[in-house]
Amino acid sequence: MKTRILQAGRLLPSLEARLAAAFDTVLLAEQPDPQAYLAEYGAGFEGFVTSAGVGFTAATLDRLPRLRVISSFGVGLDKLDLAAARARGIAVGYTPDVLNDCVADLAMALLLDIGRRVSEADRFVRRGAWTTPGAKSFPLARKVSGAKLGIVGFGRIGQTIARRAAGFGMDIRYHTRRPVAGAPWLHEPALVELARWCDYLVVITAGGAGTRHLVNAEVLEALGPRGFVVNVARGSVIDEAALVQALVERRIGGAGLDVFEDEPNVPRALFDLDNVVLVPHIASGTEETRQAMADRVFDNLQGFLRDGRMISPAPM
Ligand code: NAP
Ligand code: 8YV
Repeated sequence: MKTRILQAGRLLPSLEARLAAAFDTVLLAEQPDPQAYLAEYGAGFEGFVTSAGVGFTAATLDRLPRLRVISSFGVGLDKLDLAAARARGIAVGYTPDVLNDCVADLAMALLLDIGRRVSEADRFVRRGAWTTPGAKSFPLARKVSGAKLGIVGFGRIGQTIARRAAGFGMDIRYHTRRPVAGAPWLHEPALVELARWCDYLVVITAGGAGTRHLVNAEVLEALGPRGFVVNVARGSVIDEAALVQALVERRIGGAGLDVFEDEPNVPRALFDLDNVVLVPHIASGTEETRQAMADRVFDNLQGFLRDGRMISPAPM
């Protein structure tokens, strides 16, 4: 008999097909009343597949009394109640590293876009402003190569961003709670000082309670009207109300945002600002990387069920 696996939400079709071929899978999100379904059938499942965006709660685990393993699509752990899983002895896997390149690429794309005004220039051409007789020419942008880059969070992805930025000749410093041993870049223990120093501040810390509103009004004030912020971490890491206010009042230079406090809701006030680039949480969203994440989700689950080993167990 195949092992029963509960799938929280929709996944890549290729992953769903692979899971369905190897296991007896049920899609929780498709049940008319997921809570009632869990109450009635939860005891049948040994594995649970979720994602960084959906996660799991202690209450869900309570309804899965025979659960042994959880495999999550994504590297973020902020929506995964790891303490509840640990208390039950449930193994949890996630997908670090395979997405470093694409998240770092998108951070650079946003940085280049806001610095060089690429999206704004695109809108300028499309609305015919370039060919309008007597119209103002497109305003000058800011130089990226050789500029000062502050990176907030310097783990797998933060360091991947630094290596890309080094190729642009950027002067790089970073902020974390602990300096990274052997890193060839300067550690700045005070985030507000990093913001004061840099031209571009890229946020790529972990999410969750420990980093909530780390980038606050004081940090944005220090960044100043010629400073730009890029967020590819979690919306919660920046005080979004303070960010919107700083942008509307032009107290910071601009922002490139992949993540928001209440996704998919983006503050309307940002829609009219030319110095802001908004994308819908797509940093890992390439065919290649999402497939690699899907493969890791499957391999973590299958590895655990086969011999109790995962390629990438979450830090518990
Ligand atoms: P990681 O290797 O665990 O790095 C996390 C970094 O955050 C570490 O350098 C850590 O340093 C720092 N950090 C944690 N708490 C901090 C605090 N209070 N103050 C300052 N720095 C702090 O994780 P990763 O693989 O690079 O991923 C980072 C995050 O990116 C994920 O957790 C996820 O939320 C986000 N992400 C977003 C997307 C997207 O689609 N936009 C995709 C992938 C990942 P210290 O512990 O020394 O402070
Ligand atoms: C995921 C992410 O695409 O890995 C993460 O933490 O934020 C993204 O890569 C997304 O969260 C999947 O649910």
